[in-house]
Amino acid sequence: MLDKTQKDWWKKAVFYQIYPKSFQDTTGNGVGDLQGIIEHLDYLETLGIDGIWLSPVFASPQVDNGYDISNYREIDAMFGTKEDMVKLIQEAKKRGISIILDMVLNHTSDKHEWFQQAIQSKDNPYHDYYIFRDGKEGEYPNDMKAVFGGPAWKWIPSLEQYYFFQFSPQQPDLNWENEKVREELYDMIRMWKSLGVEGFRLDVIDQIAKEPDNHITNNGPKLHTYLQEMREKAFVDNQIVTIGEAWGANIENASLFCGEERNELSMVFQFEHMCLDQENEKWDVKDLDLVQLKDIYNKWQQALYQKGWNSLFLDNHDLPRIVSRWGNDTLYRKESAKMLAIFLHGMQGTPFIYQGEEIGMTNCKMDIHEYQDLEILNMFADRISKGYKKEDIMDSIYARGRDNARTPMQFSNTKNGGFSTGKPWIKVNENYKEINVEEALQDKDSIFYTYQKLISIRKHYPILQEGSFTLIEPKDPDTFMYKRESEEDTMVILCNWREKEKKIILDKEWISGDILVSNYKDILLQEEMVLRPYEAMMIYVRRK
Ligand code: TEU
Repeated sequence: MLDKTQKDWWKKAVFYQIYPKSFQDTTGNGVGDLQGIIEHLDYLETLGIDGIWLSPVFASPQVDNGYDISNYREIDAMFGTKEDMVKLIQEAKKRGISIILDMVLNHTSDKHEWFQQAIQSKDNPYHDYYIFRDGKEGEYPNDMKAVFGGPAWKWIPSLEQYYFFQFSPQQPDLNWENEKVREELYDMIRMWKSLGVEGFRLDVIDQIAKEPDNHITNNGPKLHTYLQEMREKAFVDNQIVTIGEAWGANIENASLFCGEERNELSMVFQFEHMCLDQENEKWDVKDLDLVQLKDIYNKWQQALYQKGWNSLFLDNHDLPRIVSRWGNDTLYRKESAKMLAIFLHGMQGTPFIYQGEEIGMTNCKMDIHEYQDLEILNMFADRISKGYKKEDIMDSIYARGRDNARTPMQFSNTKNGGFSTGKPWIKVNENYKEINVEEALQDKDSIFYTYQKLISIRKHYPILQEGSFTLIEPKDPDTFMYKRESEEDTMVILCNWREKEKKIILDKEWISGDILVSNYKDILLQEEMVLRPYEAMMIYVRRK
């Protein structure tokens, strides 16, 4: 177990993201709940993770599956009670697992009491908790667009005003210029801290300082002022881990968020690597250029080395399943899933495992009426209205739709993958009969045990936290190979990203190294080697 009183304990940690709605239902209502998470804590302890990032379980009308909060201080009844949350925090702590709550501070639900008050009148004390502009119906304040489609303004006839929202009309943006808003949010965070929460994932945190009149959404002028204030007044203790989701983070500004001396965040989720295999919109898919990917990872590893800290992730609740996206989810599902894990977990940063990633869960095709995500449904309607062919739209959804990641966790080969005895809120991937936790635990060669091994390695080899990062063969289009180096030792990570064999050259000193983890057996390290399809390994070389 990690010593969580240390200010940067999370640098040795590996975190696991749970999308509670799709994890484990214990009531038969077809929706996952907190009790379901408690029942699987032993499984997560076996995996070896140190913290769980919980997607929101607060009161919500579920327009955006909980990212539209109507009460930050209450647990939504469909997930359980605040007592269940306290029990989860305590039971997790007994197993050395911290609970990290997802804080959606940029916006609330339109059903939040603050917004319900705000729209009563212009002089209501809560009116300035949101962003309203006088206007005339049909004449938007400006041409800003919302992430989930359409104008970013909605008309309130009774006020003869528009209000601003960056995502959906049911998610009105909070006005962070208003100190009362900030103090309300900080007080709420302190309340969850007092119940034992040890970290926070901060939803679209780079968008809180928006200035709609100036067309500014992320990285607004006051952003870092707010983040420093939030750290000082809400998180307070520096052992509280804070992870900011920042689609607008880049090499230039990343160290502003997570520089050691900044007193803002522990790390950010940046998405540069996740935008490479698409044209201008995520729905317009293109092949991944592996050399470009290597350049981006190299850039981030160098930029934050001894100056900040990376998060490391390939999956989350907004992204398609990585084994389907960048691996091979048919012929080489196990090999490629393990390769992707070895590729990621050798880098500097804190790795995040998304529920089901550790057993190689895959994307799941659905009929359009089976999808639940408003982003998918809005995009479908929009592209149909623009004359796109239905099959092309569906191909985009199959490849990039967020519901790929939101099909229920597959625990066994029993009904609904063991997720629910009721009717699941979303389709269960039919491959649960072959891909599930029970099967993975029984198969000593499963993807699960590769993740378990990687998590253990990260705790026992400080070079993975402290070592430098150097790409090997940076221009090779088929391999992602790199080494981590310190005074005493070297860690070499070799990954063939292709279905075909690949000849590589090893340094002499690596040949005497120990293979700590790999996705094939009977590996003989030689100067000239042939990597098999998706072959990957981590070699530890002690120099002194
Ligand atoms: O996501 C931020 C966000 O912009 C994503 O929705 C992203 O643009 C999209 O998924 C790309 O396909 C956060 C949460 O992770 C997401 O689940 C919420 O829907 C969103 O904020 C609004 O709170």
